[in-house]
Amino acid sequence: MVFRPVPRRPCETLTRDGLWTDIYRLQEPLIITQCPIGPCASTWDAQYLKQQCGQKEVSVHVAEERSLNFVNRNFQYRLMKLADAIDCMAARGERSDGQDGCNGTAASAQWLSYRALGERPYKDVASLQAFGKAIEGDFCLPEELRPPDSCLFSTVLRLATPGVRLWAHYDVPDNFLAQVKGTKRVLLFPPTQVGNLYIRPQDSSSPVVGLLSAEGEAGVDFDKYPRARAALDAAWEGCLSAGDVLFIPALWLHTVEMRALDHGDLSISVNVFFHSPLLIENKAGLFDGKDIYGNKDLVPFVKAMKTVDSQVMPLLRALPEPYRQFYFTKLASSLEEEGRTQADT
Ligand code: AKG
Repeated sequence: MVFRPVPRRPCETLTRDGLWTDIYRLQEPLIITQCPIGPCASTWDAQYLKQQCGQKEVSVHVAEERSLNFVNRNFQYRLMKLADAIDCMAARGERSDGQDGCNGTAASAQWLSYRALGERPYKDVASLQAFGKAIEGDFCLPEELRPPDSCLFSTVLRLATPGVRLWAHYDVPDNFLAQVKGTKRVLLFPPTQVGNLYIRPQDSSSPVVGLLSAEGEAGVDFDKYPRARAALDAAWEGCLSAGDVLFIPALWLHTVEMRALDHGDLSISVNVFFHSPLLIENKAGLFDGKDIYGNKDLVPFVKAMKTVDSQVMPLLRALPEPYRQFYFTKLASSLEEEGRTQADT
């Protein structure tokens, strides 16, 4: 399939004013190229990260299939030393002698993806500071892209076996995804496609797999998810290489495939998540203070869903057919219309 390409522009053409107009306000994906992202651009690779923080105990997603799916949970979380995780990621497919050099925590035939956590895992938001002096100072966003400190949410180191695909999901904060090593293919879907990707009210992840499939591979099961065709028609596509920073606006759905340039290397990137500076004035009460991943929906939506579940659903579910289906459809279309009207005003 041919997708709409994500626009690209060199970092040096962006100004602080442009950051507001072309990024915060426009809320469309953009790849900012040739970004100076600090010493990590030259120092980070499998060997360096192992030396600097290889002894850190980390939790890693480990799967038997390359496409990780959060809704069907086709992966396990496994605790291991970062050095062992890196060895497994870099070793994939390399050894045919049955000795996979992964130190028993995972096998090189498995697919690994690591998303760093906070200083107190599962309590704090992720931050490079959790790695201490070893690497925290190695990465920075270029001056032109730096959001105000008051908006920063988290900074997340991500490593993965080349070839791993991460499920389609959205995040509630805005996101600068900086590629440090390797390359990455990203498909992005406008927020209007949330229903066409079958995301349930309580989730931020889609159950639809195969969105990134190449010709000849099993793709999306359109019998089960017919509306995913419309989502794919609306998709944007971007390919990131080292030094590219992709702006992923809040609520844009995205699914990602990691790639590495050299055999034995891995895909390394860093996210900087931040709450939109446009929201800063009335941010109180919008965000869930216990959200450490940036994937909890805004508080007003969560409250609204509770009312829908406890009051609206029972009333309509109790109706006999064909009234039940008719009134659900009527309600859904009036809600969509309301959303459109608000957006136009
Ligand atoms: C995100 O930034 O939310 C992603 O899904 C990116 C995942 C990755 O690049 O490893």
